[in-house]
Amino acid sequence: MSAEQKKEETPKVEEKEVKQPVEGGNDEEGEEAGGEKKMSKAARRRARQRELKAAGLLDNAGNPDNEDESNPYPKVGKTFIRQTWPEPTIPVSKQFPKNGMPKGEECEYVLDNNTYRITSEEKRAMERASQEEIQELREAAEVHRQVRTWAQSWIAPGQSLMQITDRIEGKLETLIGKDGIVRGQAFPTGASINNIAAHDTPNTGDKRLLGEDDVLKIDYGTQINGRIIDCAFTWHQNRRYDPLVEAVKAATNEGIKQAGIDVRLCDIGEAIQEVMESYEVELNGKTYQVKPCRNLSGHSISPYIIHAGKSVPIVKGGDQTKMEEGELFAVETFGSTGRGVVYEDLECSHYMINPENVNKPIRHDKAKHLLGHIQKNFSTLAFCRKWLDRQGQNRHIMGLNQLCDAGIVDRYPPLCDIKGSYTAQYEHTILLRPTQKEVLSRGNDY
Ligand SMILES: [Co+2]
Repeated sequence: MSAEQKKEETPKVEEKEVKQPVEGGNDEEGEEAGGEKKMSKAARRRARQRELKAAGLLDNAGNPDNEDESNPYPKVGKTFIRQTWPEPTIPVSKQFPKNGMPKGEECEYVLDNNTYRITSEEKRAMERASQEEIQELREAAEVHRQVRTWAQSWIAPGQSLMQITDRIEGKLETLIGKDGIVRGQAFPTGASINNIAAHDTPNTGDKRLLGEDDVLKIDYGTQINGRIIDCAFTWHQNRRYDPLVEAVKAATNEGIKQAGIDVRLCDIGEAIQEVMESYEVELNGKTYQVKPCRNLSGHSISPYIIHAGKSVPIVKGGDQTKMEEGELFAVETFGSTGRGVVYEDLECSHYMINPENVNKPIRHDKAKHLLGHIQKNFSTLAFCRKWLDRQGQNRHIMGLNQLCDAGIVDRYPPLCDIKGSYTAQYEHTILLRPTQKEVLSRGNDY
Protein backbone atom coordinates (compact mmCIF):
# COMPACT_ATOMS: atom_id res chain seq x y z
CA MET A 1 0.00 0.00 0.00
CA SER A 2 1.34 3.27 -0.60
CA ALA A 3 1.15 6.23 1.40
CA GLU A 4 1.57 6.53 5.05
CA GLN A 5 -0.38 9.44 6.36
CA LYS A 6 1.11 11.60 9.05
CA LYS A 7 -1.38 11.76 11.84
CA GLU A 8 -0.69 15.26 13.08
CA GLU A 9 -2.54 17.17 10.45
CA THR A 10 -5.89 16.47 8.87
CA PRO A 11 -6.75 19.85 7.47
CA LYS A 12 -10.28 20.83 6.62
CA VAL A 13 -10.51 21.94 3.07
CA GLU A 14 -12.98 24.52 1.90
CA GLU A 15 -11.08 26.47 -0.73
CA LYS A 16 -12.05 26.11 -4.33
CA GLU A 17 -9.01 27.79 -5.73
CA VAL A 18 -8.37 25.29 -8.35
CA LYS A 19 -10.32 25.72 -11.05
CA GLN A 20 15.81 1.02 -15.47
CA PRO A 21 18.26 -1.08 -16.23
CA VAL A 22 16.90 -4.46 -15.54
CA GLU A 23 13.90 -6.13 -16.98
CA GLY A 24 13.19 -9.37 -15.27
CA GLY A 25 15.47 -12.04 -16.41
CA ASN A 26 19.12 -11.48 -16.54
CA ASP A 27 21.07 -14.36 -17.81
CA GLU A 28 23.24 -14.79 -14.81
CA GLU A 29 23.39 -17.97 -12.86
CA GLY A 30 21.86 -17.53 -9.46
CA GLU A 31 24.29 -17.61 -6.62
CA GLU A 32 24.21 -20.91 -4.87
CA ALA A 33 22.98 -20.62 -1.35
CA GLY A 34 25.73 -21.34 1.10
CA GLY A 35 26.37 -25.01 1.59
CA GLU A 36 24.48 -26.28 -1.42
CA LYS A 37 26.26 -28.79 -3.56
CA LYS A 38 28.20 -27.31 -6.44
CA MET A 39 27.22 -28.36 -9.97
CA SER A 40 28.95 -27.29 -13.11
CA LYS A 41 27.14 -24.66 -15.13
CA ALA A 42 26.48 -27.09 -17.96
CA ALA A 43 25.13 -29.74 -15.60
CA ARG A 44 22.85 -27.21 -13.98
CA ARG A 45 21.56 -26.14 -17.36
CA ARG A 46 20.82 -29.69 -18.41
CA ALA A 47 19.05 -30.35 -15.13
CA ARG A 48 17.00 -27.21 -15.64
CA GLN A 49 16.04 -28.24 -19.19
CA ARG A 50 14.88 -31.63 -17.92
CA GLU A 51 12.86 -29.95 -15.20
CA LEU A 52 11.18 -27.59 -17.67
CA LYS A 53 10.46 -30.35 -20.14
CA ALA A 54 8.89 -32.48 -17.43
CA ALA A 55 6.73 -29.52 -16.48
CA GLY A 56 5.55 -29.15 -20.09
CA LEU A 57 7.03 -25.70 -20.44
CA LEU A 58 9.13 -26.28 -23.55
CA ASP A 59 7.93 -26.65 -27.12
CA ASN A 60 8.57 -29.73 -29.26
CA ALA A 61 12.00 -28.52 -30.26
CA GLY A 62 12.87 -28.14 -26.60
CA ASN A 63 12.63 -24.35 -26.60
CA PRO A 64 10.06 -21.94 -25.34
CA ASP A 65 8.97 -19.49 -28.03
CA ASN A 66 11.53 -16.81 -28.76
CA GLU A 67 10.07 -15.72 -32.08
CA ASP A 68 7.13 -13.54 -31.10
CA GLU A 69 8.39 -9.98 -31.58
CA SER A 70 5.34 -8.47 -29.91
CA ASN A 71 6.16 -10.27 -26.67
CA PRO A 72 7.65 -7.61 -24.34
CA TYR A 73 9.15 -10.11 -21.91
CA PRO A 74 12.84 -11.07 -22.02
CA LYS A 75 13.71 -13.79 -24.46
CA VAL A 76 14.62 -17.16 -23.09
CA GLY A 77 17.99 -17.34 -21.37
CA LYS A 78 20.21 -20.21 -20.38
CA THR A 79 18.46 -20.66 -17.09
CA PHE A 80 14.97 -19.37 -17.60
CA ILE A 81 12.07 -19.64 -20.00
CA ARG A 82 10.11 -16.86 -21.58
CA GLN A 83 6.79 -15.64 -20.28
CA THR A 84 3.89 -16.13 -22.69
CA TRP A 85 2.13 -13.28 -24.50
CA PRO A 86 -0.39 -11.66 -24.92
CA GLU A 87 -1.60 -13.59 -21.89
CA PRO A 88 1.13 -14.29 -19.31
CA THR A 89 0.37 -17.75 -17.95
CA ILE A 90 3.55 -19.19 -16.45
CA PRO A 91 4.12 -18.74 -12.72
CA VAL A 92 7.41 -16.94 -12.17
CA SER A 93 8.59 -19.80 -9.93
CA LYS A 94 8.40 -22.08 -13.00
CA GLN A 95 10.27 -19.64 -15.24
CA PHE A 96 13.36 -19.26 -13.09
CA PRO A 97 15.33 -21.60 -10.85
CA LYS A 98 14.77 -21.09 -7.14
CA ASN A 99 18.16 -19.49 -6.53
CA GLY A 100 18.26 -17.61 -9.83
CA MET A 101 15.47 -15.07 -9.62
CA PRO A 102 16.17 -11.95 -11.71
CA LYS A 103 17.93 -9.18 -9.84
CA GLY A 104 16.70 -5.65 -9.53
CA GLU A 105 18.93 -2.68 -10.21
CA GLU A 106 22.08 -2.83 -8.08
CA CYS A 107 23.69 0.44 -6.98
CA GLU A 108 26.89 0.99 -5.05
CA TYR A 109 26.65 2.92 -1.83
CA VAL A 110 27.94 6.43 -2.26
CA LEU A 111 28.63 7.69 1.28
CA ASP A 112 32.41 7.75 1.83
CA ASN A 113 32.36 5.43 4.81
CA ASN A 114 30.33 2.82 2.90
CA THR A 115 32.24 2.38 -0.34
CA TYR A 116 34.21 -0.54 1.14
CA ARG A 117 31.05 -2.63 1.31
CA ILE A 118 30.98 -3.82 -2.26
CA THR A 119 34.22 -5.79 -1.87
CA SER A 120 34.04 -6.63 1.82
CA GLU A 121 34.26 -10.38 2.44
CA GLU A 122 32.35 -10.02 5.67
CA LYS A 123 29.47 -8.21 4.00
CA ARG A 124 29.37 -10.74 1.19
CA ALA A 125 29.11 -13.54 3.72
CA MET A 126 26.19 -11.76 5.35
CA GLU A 127 24.41 -11.63 2.03
CA ARG A 128 24.82 -15.33 1.44
CA ALA A 129 23.15 -15.91 4.78
CA SER A 130 20.08 -13.97 3.67
CA GLN A 131 19.81 -15.53 0.20
CA GLU A 132 16.38 -16.98 0.86
CA GLU A 133 14.91 -13.61 1.73
CA ILE A 134 16.55 -11.97 -1.27
CA GLN A 135 15.28 -14.63 -3.66
CA GLU A 136 11.74 -14.32 -2.33
CA LEU A 137 11.84 -10.57 -2.73
CA ARG A 138 13.21 -10.87 -6.26
CA GLU A 139 10.53 -13.33 -7.23
CA ALA A 140 7.81 -11.05 -5.81
CA ALA A 141 9.37 -8.13 -7.70
CA GLU A 142 9.43 -10.10 -10.95
CA VAL A 143 5.73 -10.89 -10.53
CA HIS A 144 5.08 -7.18 -10.02
CA ARG A 145 7.00 -6.27 -13.19
CA GLN A 146 5.35 -8.90 -15.35
CA VAL A 147 1.85 -8.01 -14.14
CA ARG A 148 2.34 -4.31 -14.76
CA THR A 149 3.91 -4.83 -18.21
CA TRP A 150 0.75 -6.70 -19.11
CA ALA A 151 -1.63 -4.24 -17.40
CA GLN A 152 0.00 -1.26 -19.12
CA SER A 153 -0.77 -2.90 -22.47
CA TRP A 154 -4.54 -2.81 -21.99
CA ILE A 155 -5.59 -0.21 -19.39
CA ALA A 156 -7.79 2.24 -21.34
CA PRO A 157 -10.56 4.77 -20.88
CA GLY A 158 -14.04 3.29 -20.64
CA GLN A 159 -12.97 0.38 -18.46
CA SER A 160 -14.34 0.25 -14.95
CA LEU A 161 -12.05 0.49 -11.96
CA MET A 162 -13.57 -2.83 -10.93
CA GLN A 163 -12.51 -4.54 -14.18
CA ILE A 164 -9.04 -3.06 -13.98
CA THR A 165 -8.38 -4.12 -10.40
CA ASP A 166 -9.97 -7.55 -10.87
CA ARG A 167 -7.83 -8.33 -13.88
CA ILE A 168 -4.64 -7.22 -12.15
CA GLU A 169 -5.45 -9.27 -9.08
CA GLY A 170 -6.32 -12.38 -11.09
CA LYS A 171 -3.09 -12.21 -13.08
CA LEU A 172 -1.04 -11.56 -9.98
CA GLU A 173 -2.47 -14.69 -8.38
CA THR A 174 -1.55 -16.80 -11.41
CA LEU A 175 1.99 -15.51 -11.74
CA ILE A 176 2.80 -15.66 -8.03
CA GLY A 177 1.13 -19.04 -7.49
CA LYS A 178 -1.39 -17.81 -4.93
CA ASP A 179 -1.18 -19.83 -1.72
CA GLY A 180 -3.14 -18.48 1.23
CA ILE A 181 -1.09 -15.95 3.12
CA VAL A 182 2.19 -17.54 1.96
CA ARG A 183 1.99 -16.13 -1.58
CA GLY A 184 -0.25 -13.46 -3.00
CA GLN A 185 -1.31 -9.88 -2.98
CA ALA A 186 0.31 -7.77 -0.25
CA PHE A 187 -2.53 -5.23 -0.10
CA PRO A 188 -5.56 -4.15 -2.18
CA THR A 189 -4.92 -2.82 -5.68
CA GLY A 190 -4.95 0.93 -5.38
CA ALA A 191 -6.88 2.55 -8.24
CA SER A 192 -6.92 6.18 -7.19
CA ILE A 193 -8.14 8.77 -9.68
CA ASN A 194 -7.21 12.46 -10.08
CA ASN A 195 -7.36 14.28 -6.73
CA ILE A 196 -7.47 10.93 -4.90
CA ALA A 197 -3.81 10.20 -4.23
CA ALA A 198 -3.97 6.78 -2.58
CA HIS A 199 -5.90 4.06 -0.74
CA ASP A 200 -8.85 3.85 -3.09
CA THR A 201 -10.06 0.58 -4.63
CA PRO A 202 -13.60 -0.22 -5.74
CA ASN A 203 -15.99 -1.74 -3.24
CA THR A 204 -18.63 -4.15 -4.55
CA GLY A 205 -21.10 -2.26 -6.75
CA ASP A 206 -18.70 0.55 -7.65
CA LYS A 207 -19.52 1.65 -11.21
CA ARG A 208 -16.81 4.25 -11.80
CA LEU A 209 -15.20 4.21 -15.25
CA LEU A 210 -11.75 5.41 -16.21
CA GLY A 211 -12.06 8.64 -18.21
CA GLU A 212 -9.85 9.91 -21.05
CA ASP A 213 -8.59 12.84 -19.01
CA ASP A 214 -8.07 10.96 -15.77
CA VAL A 215 -4.81 10.44 -13.93
CA LEU A 216 -4.87 6.97 -12.35
CA LYS A 217 -2.45 5.71 -9.72
CA ILE A 218 -2.11 1.91 -9.82
CA ASP A 219 -0.53 0.72 -6.58
CA TYR A 220 -0.40 -3.00 -5.81
CA GLY A 221 1.88 -5.21 -3.79
CA THR A 222 3.15 -8.76 -4.05
CA GLN A 223 4.36 -10.90 -1.17
CA ILE A 224 6.02 -14.27 -0.66
CA ASN A 225 6.37 -15.48 2.92
CA GLY A 226 5.55 -11.96 4.03
CA ARG A 227 8.40 -10.43 1.99
CA ILE A 228 6.60 -7.51 0.43
CA ILE A 229 7.20 -5.60 -2.80
CA ASP A 230 5.30 -2.29 -2.78
CA CYS A 231 5.45 -0.56 -6.14
CA ALA A 232 3.23 1.86 -8.04
CA PHE A 233 2.91 3.84 -11.27
CA THR A 234 0.66 6.47 -12.78
CA TRP A 235 -1.46 5.91 -15.89
CA HIS A 236 -2.53 8.88 -18.01
CA GLN A 237 -3.46 9.31 -21.65
CA ASN A 238 -3.78 13.09 -22.04
CA ARG A 239 -0.27 14.41 -22.73
CA ARG A 240 -0.98 17.60 -20.79
CA TYR A 241 -0.15 15.65 -17.60
CA ASP A 242 3.30 14.60 -18.82
CA PRO A 243 5.18 17.19 -16.74
CA LEU A 244 3.28 16.23 -13.58
CA VAL A 245 4.00 12.56 -14.08
CA GLU A 246 7.63 13.21 -15.04
CA ALA A 247 8.11 15.34 -11.92
CA VAL A 248 6.95 12.52 -9.69
CA LYS A 249 8.96 9.87 -11.51
CA ALA A 250 12.09 12.01 -11.22
CA ALA A 251 11.41 12.76 -7.56
CA THR A 252 11.01 9.08 -6.72
CA ASN A 253 14.23 8.29 -8.56
CA GLU A 254 15.98 11.04 -6.63
CA GLY A 255 14.78 9.49 -3.37
CA ILE A 256 16.06 6.09 -4.49
CA LYS A 257 19.40 7.61 -5.49
CA GLN A 258 19.82 9.32 -2.11
CA ALA A 259 18.78 6.29 -0.05
CA GLY A 260 21.47 4.21 1.60
CA ILE A 261 22.91 2.86 4.82
CA ASP A 262 23.53 5.70 7.33
CA VAL A 263 21.60 8.22 5.24
CA ARG A 264 19.29 10.49 7.27
CA LEU A 265 15.61 10.25 6.28
CA CYS A 266 15.24 14.04 6.41
CA ASP A 267 17.94 14.47 3.77
CA ILE A 268 16.08 12.19 1.40
CA GLY A 269 12.89 14.21 1.87
CA GLU A 270 14.66 17.45 1.14
CA ALA A 271 16.21 16.12 -2.07
CA ILE A 272 12.86 14.75 -3.24
CA GLN A 273 11.12 18.07 -2.67
CA GLU A 274 13.75 19.99 -4.58
CA VAL A 275 13.41 17.81 -7.65
CA MET A 276 9.61 17.71 -7.54
CA GLU A 277 9.26 21.48 -7.23
CA SER A 278 11.53 22.11 -10.18
CA TYR A 279 8.66 21.05 -12.47
CA GLU A 280 5.65 23.02 -13.67
CA VAL A 281 2.51 21.80 -15.38
CA GLU A 282 0.02 23.85 -17.35
CA LEU A 283 -3.64 22.87 -17.19
CA ASN A 284 -6.41 24.94 -18.80
CA GLY A 285 -4.16 27.93 -19.18
CA LYS A 286 -3.05 27.96 -15.55
CA THR A 287 0.50 27.04 -14.50
CA TYR A 288 1.07 24.97 -11.38
CA GLN A 289 4.34 24.26 -9.66
CA VAL A 290 4.22 20.55 -8.80
CA LYS A 291 3.93 20.16 -5.02
CA PRO A 292 4.82 17.08 -3.02
CA CYS A 293 1.91 15.87 -0.86
CA ARG A 294 3.67 16.73 2.35
CA ASN A 295 1.74 14.47 4.70
CA LEU A 296 2.42 11.36 2.62
CA SER A 297 5.65 9.41 2.78
CA GLY A 298 7.50 6.23 1.96
CA HIS A 299 8.05 3.67 4.70
CA SER A 300 10.11 0.78 5.97
CA ILE A 301 8.68 -2.71 5.46
CA SER A 302 9.07 -5.83 7.58
CA PRO A 303 7.63 -9.34 7.16
CA TYR A 304 3.84 -9.08 6.81
CA ILE A 305 4.01 -5.45 7.98
CA ILE A 306 3.66 -2.82 5.28
CA HIS A 307 4.49 0.17 7.49
CA ALA A 308 7.23 -1.02 9.79
CA GLY A 309 7.97 2.19 11.66
CA LYS A 310 10.30 4.44 9.70
CA SER A 311 8.92 7.04 7.31
CA VAL A 312 10.69 8.36 4.23
CA PRO A 313 9.44 11.94 3.95
CA ILE A 314 8.95 13.70 0.62
CA VAL A 315 9.50 17.22 1.94
CA LYS A 316 12.21 18.85 4.04
CA GLY A 317 12.05 19.08 7.82
CA GLY A 318 11.69 15.34 8.46
CA ASP A 319 13.33 13.40 11.24
CA GLN A 320 17.03 12.65 11.43
CA THR A 321 16.75 8.90 11.91
CA LYS A 322 19.06 6.98 9.59
CA MET A 323 18.47 4.09 7.23
CA GLU A 324 20.24 0.93 8.37
CA GLU A 325 21.84 -2.15 6.87
CA GLY A 326 19.38 -4.87 5.91
CA GLU A 327 16.33 -2.64 5.90
CA LEU A 328 13.67 -2.79 3.22
CA PHE A 329 12.05 0.49 2.17
CA ALA A 330 9.24 1.60 -0.08
CA VAL A 331 10.38 4.87 -1.61
CA GLU A 332 7.35 6.63 -3.00
CA THR A 333 6.48 10.20 -3.85
CA PHE A 334 3.26 11.99 -4.70
CA GLY A 335 3.02 15.21 -6.66
CA SER A 336 -0.04 17.42 -6.85
CA THR A 337 -1.52 20.44 -8.58
CA GLY A 338 -3.63 21.06 -5.48
CA ARG A 339 -2.57 22.10 -1.99
CA GLY A 340 0.04 19.39 -1.52
CA VAL A 341 -1.78 18.06 1.54
CA VAL A 342 -4.13 15.08 1.60
CA TYR A 343 -7.12 14.43 3.83
CA GLU A 344 -9.32 11.39 4.37
CA ASP A 345 -12.48 11.41 2.28
CA LEU A 346 -14.97 9.16 0.44
CA GLU A 347 -16.01 5.60 1.13
CA CYS A 348 -13.43 3.42 2.85
CA SER A 349 -12.21 0.28 1.07
CA HIS A 350 -8.84 -0.49 2.71
CA TYR A 351 -8.57 -2.07 6.17
CA MET A 352 -5.81 -3.71 8.20
CA ILE A 353 -5.47 -5.44 11.56
CA ASN A 354 -3.69 -3.41 14.22
CA PRO A 355 -1.36 -6.05 15.71
CA GLU A 356 -1.17 -4.20 19.03
CA ASN A 357 -4.89 -4.54 19.66
CA VAL A 358 -5.61 -7.88 18.09
CA ASN A 359 -6.02 -9.67 21.42
CA LYS A 360 -8.55 -7.24 22.85
CA PRO A 361 -11.77 -8.94 23.92
CA ILE A 362 -14.73 -8.73 21.53
CA ARG A 363 -18.30 -9.26 22.65
CA HIS A 364 -20.12 -9.60 19.37
CA ASP A 365 -20.14 -13.04 17.78
CA LYS A 366 -20.25 -11.73 14.23
CA ALA A 367 -17.22 -9.52 14.79
CA LYS A 368 -15.36 -12.40 16.46
CA HIS A 369 -16.07 -14.68 13.52
CA LEU A 370 -15.03 -12.02 11.02
CA LEU A 371 -11.78 -11.42 12.88
CA GLY A 372 -10.97 -15.12 12.63
CA HIS A 373 -11.58 -14.95 8.89
CA ILE A 374 -9.37 -11.88 8.50
CA GLN A 375 -6.52 -13.39 10.50
CA LYS A 376 -6.64 -16.60 8.50
CA ASN A 377 -6.81 -14.93 5.07
CA PHE A 378 -4.81 -11.72 5.49
CA SER A 379 -2.91 -11.94 8.77
CA THR A 380 -1.58 -8.42 9.32
CA LEU A 381 -1.70 -7.53 5.61
CA ALA A 382 -4.17 -4.93 4.35
CA PHE A 383 -7.39 -6.13 2.72
CA CYS A 384 -10.46 -4.61 1.09
CA ARG A 385 -14.21 -5.09 1.33
CA LYS A 386 -14.51 -6.60 -2.15
CA TRP A 387 -12.23 -9.45 -1.09
CA LEU A 388 -14.36 -10.21 1.97
CA ASP A 389 -17.50 -10.34 -0.21
CA ARG A 390 -15.89 -12.80 -2.57
CA GLN A 391 -14.76 -15.04 0.23
CA GLY A 392 -18.35 -15.45 1.30
CA GLN A 393 -18.22 -12.72 3.95
CA ASN A 394 -20.77 -10.63 2.09
CA ARG A 395 -22.59 -9.33 5.16
CA HIS A 396 -19.51 -8.06 6.90
CA ILE A 397 -20.06 -4.35 7.36
CA MET A 398 -21.46 -4.38 10.88
CA GLY A 399 -18.82 -6.78 12.18
CA LEU A 400 -16.10 -4.85 10.40
CA ASN A 401 -17.25 -1.58 11.92
CA GLN A 402 -17.29 -3.19 15.36
CA LEU A 403 -13.70 -4.38 14.89
CA CYS A 404 -12.72 -0.87 13.79
CA ASP A 405 -14.49 0.77 16.71
CA ALA A 406 -12.66 -1.62 19.06
CA GLY A 407 -9.33 -0.60 17.50
CA ILE A 408 -8.60 -4.17 16.39
CA VAL A 409 -8.86 -3.23 12.72
CA ASP A 410 -7.93 0.20 11.36
CA ARG A 411 -9.63 1.96 8.45
CA TYR A 412 -7.48 3.46 5.67
CA PRO A 413 -9.88 5.69 3.73
CA PRO A 414 -8.96 7.30 0.40
CA LEU A 415 -6.45 10.15 0.77
CA CYS A 416 -7.37 13.14 -1.33
CA ASP A 417 -6.09 16.55 -2.27
CA ILE A 418 -8.68 19.26 -3.01
CA LYS A 419 -11.42 18.74 -5.55
CA GLY A 420 -10.32 19.52 -9.11
CA SER A 421 -6.65 18.83 -8.45
CA TYR A 422 -4.53 16.08 -9.98
CA THR A 423 -2.03 13.84 -8.22
CA ALA A 424 0.56 11.38 -9.50
CA GLN A 425 2.64 8.69 -7.78
CA TYR A 426 5.67 6.48 -8.42
CA GLU A 427 7.02 3.93 -5.99
CA HIS A 428 9.73 1.28 -5.75
CA THR A 429 10.88 -1.12 -3.07
CA ILE A 430 14.59 -1.08 -2.28
CA LEU A 431 16.71 -3.40 -0.13
CA LEU A 432 19.78 -2.06 1.69
CA ARG A 433 21.90 -5.16 1.23
CA PRO A 434 25.18 -5.33 3.15
CA THR A 435 27.23 -4.80 -0.02
CA GLN A 436 24.90 -2.85 -2.30
CA LYS A 437 21.54 -1.17 -2.59
CA GLU A 438 19.11 -3.13 -4.76
CA VAL A 439 16.11 -1.44 -6.40
CA LEU A 440 14.15 -4.68 -6.42
CA SER A 441 11.12 -3.56 -8.40
CA ARG A 442 12.98 -1.60 -11.10
CA GLY A 443 11.86 -2.45 -14.62
CA ASN A 444 12.47 -1.01 -18.05
CA ASP A 445 9.20 0.90 -17.74
CA TYR A 446 10.15 2.88 -14.62
CO1 LIG B 1 3.99 2.14 -0.13
